[in-house]
Amino acid sequence: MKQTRVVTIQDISCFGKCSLTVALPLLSAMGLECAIVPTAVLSTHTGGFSGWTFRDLTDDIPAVSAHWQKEALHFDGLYTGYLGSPAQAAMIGDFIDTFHPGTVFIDPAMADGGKLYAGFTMDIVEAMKLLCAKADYVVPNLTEACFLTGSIYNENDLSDRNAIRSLLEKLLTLGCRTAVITGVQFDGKEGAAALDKDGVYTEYLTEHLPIRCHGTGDVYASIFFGALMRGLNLYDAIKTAADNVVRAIKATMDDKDQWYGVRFEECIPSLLKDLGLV
Ligand code: PXL
Repeated sequence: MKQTRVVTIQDISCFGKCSLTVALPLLSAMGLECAIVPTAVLSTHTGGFSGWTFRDLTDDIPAVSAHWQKEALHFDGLYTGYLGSPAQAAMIGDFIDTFHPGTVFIDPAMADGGKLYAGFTMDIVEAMKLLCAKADYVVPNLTEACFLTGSIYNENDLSDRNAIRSLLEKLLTLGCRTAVITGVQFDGKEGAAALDKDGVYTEYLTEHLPIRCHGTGDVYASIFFGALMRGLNLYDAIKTAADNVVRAIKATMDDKDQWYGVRFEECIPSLLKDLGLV
């Protein structure tokens, strides 16, 4: 059987377990052929370290795309994360129009806890809106959903189904087919809520753990996208992502040395079992 081929476009944080150092191992473990376009190379991620290096790879994106066009490459799915510059959004938009990947999955990785990540300004929000317009799935957390829709961030909205539903409706007006808000906390549980263009609402909730770990958004998005590409439906994909993120956080909780990222490696065996791959 032909192997499913995907491309993921996000940064390489050389140390810190996020973006490509999470997406690539997870998608490969899930049996998908995974091409990459690095948007930037940083010595570490920007969440808790200081003094990181940053090499912007914006100019490489059209060059990689031109070469791949000559090679007549095809991708079944495309997944974007952290961008190296706002200008990359238009380039990735052109990339999507050129290669027509079957599934376009946009994680607008730019903010958390009410704030943009260090080094980003409001330009990145406008850039992410461009990408959302081309997406089959957008998967913001509450902070990113507020930036994308021009809404005021209120942490209490995480547990308010009406507030989340109204944000999902606003996200759909950006042009995406399905909007998913991650990290919602309804009825003392945690998970994700989704709404598609046809008005179908989907929700999956599991255990709420009292700690936050860096990089869980990238682990969640990578498994969610990989599960969709393996043919799971929306509910099963958000369930698989959430269940395995919970396992990864549990594996990390008592390890103070792992403040910079989650031990996602330890959820890979259970992930493969969930997917029926072992
Ligand atoms: O996990 C998202 C992410 C990705 N890439 C870089 C980051 C972050 C979050 O802080 O700093 C460079």
